Amino acid sequence: AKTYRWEDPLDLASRLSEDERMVWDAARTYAREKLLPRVVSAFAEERFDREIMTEMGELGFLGPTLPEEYGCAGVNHVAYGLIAREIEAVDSGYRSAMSVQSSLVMYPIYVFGSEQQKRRFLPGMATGEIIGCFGLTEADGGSDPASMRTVARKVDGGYVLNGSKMWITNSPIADVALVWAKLDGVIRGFLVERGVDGFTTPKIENKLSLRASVTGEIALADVFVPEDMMLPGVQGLRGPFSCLNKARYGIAWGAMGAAEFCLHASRDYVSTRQVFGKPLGARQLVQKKLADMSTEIALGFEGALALGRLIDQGAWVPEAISMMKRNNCGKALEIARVARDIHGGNGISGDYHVIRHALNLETVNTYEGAHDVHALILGRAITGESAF
Ligand code: TGC
Ligand code: FAD
Repeated sequence: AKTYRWEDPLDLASRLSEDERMVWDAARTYAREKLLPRVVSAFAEERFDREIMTEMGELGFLGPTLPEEYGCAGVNHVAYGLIAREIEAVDSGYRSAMSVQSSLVMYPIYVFGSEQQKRRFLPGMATGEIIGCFGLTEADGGSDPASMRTVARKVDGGYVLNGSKMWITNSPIADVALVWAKLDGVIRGFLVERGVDGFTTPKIENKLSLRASVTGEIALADVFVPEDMMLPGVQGLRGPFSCLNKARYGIAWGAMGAAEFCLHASRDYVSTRQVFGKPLGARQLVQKKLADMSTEIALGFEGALALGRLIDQGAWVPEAISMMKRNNCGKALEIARVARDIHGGNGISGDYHVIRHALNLETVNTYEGAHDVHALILGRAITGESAF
């Protein structure tokens, strides 16, 4: 007879292919052996270790769904989700670095770029030698990117960009920025390479969330971009939103990876922690918390897997991605806060990791479409009325 396995109550692992399981194992081993040992000091010191990108590149984790022809691993979206799950089980900031590179820069170059742009950037980005960042958000109202003020002007041989972007993951260390700007009122994507006059990327200091990820601005003062560095294949908001679909999907897995870490840590903690003469794990209130956490995590992963299968079949719609991004981020944040509570005073120490996850998930719940913005996307799809 089968017994209940609390680590995988709905037996998700049995519905993965051999290849998917191999990628999952590789990601888990890397995350636990290489990322976990450095994350506590990285978060404390607000530091992102550049070599993480080349390490991930070596393992094929960057742009993993893109074809081998461009130096990528060519795995499916379920495998991509499993990578996000394991990396984010260590830290949402490390998963951010992976997501931005993979979904927000490599993917648009692959689908909307010229052959020359693909050859120039994708192989180096796949190895992590070239770091990319994605500049959509501006300081005023990131939820409404249509209102952006950054502009491009046509000049001889190219374009001149003016404006600024805010809250850009990896901008201070990026070699290339994909900047979205309005050209004659229409949003276009521009690949801006570091070193060009007028392009600066000041670091944002004093973040109390995602401290192991570097975040910055992008300032553009009369930046010249050659003609062949505009993405030829897309115009309008569909460009940036196509990238966001992929990244939001990965976050649906990743956030649950962080939540899963918090459940495991809580279970370990209550099994030995004695209060009022008994282990905490023998208390009804504590058991209910663990039951709730475990249920939401199992359901969250099921939803992420179902969505991944739809994406791999080409049968997905953006609203389904909004649903899983919103649900899994919101639930993961609640779970991390409960885990922090279960750990008592120890829960506020970096050594126990749970408060770091809770703090990180505050960002994850806001970026890539805030929790309530995804509710409005779903509400519009359900009622036909836009309530933005
Ligand atoms: P709306 O009228 O809905 O659409 C405008 C055009 O865009 C198309 N579109 C999509 N295309 C593909 N996928 C999607 N998900 C799409 N959603 C919309 C749409 O078809 C239309 O095309 P066309 O050709 O007809 O013009 O636009 P709206 O202005 O009403 O949008 C409202 C809203 C709320 C849906 C949208 O603005 C939104 O999603 N806001 C949230 C912004 C956001 O997610 N920003 C993320 C910034 S990047 C980031 O956070 C990276 S963090 C990464 C990390 O570190 O991990
Ligand atoms: P706002 O849009 O001002 O929203 C504030 C609040 O208002 C939210 O609660 C929101 O839900 C609510 N709200 C908004 N509109 C409505 C409405 N119509 N009705 C009701 N409520 C509403 N962006 C990038 O482009 N690239 C990146 O790499 C990137 N990385 C990031 C990294 C970090 C650490 C952070 C914090 C952000 C990052 N972002 C990035 C930006 C992120 O996408 C935005 O912060 C996010 O989209 C929200 O925009 P905002 O901060 O301007 O908040």
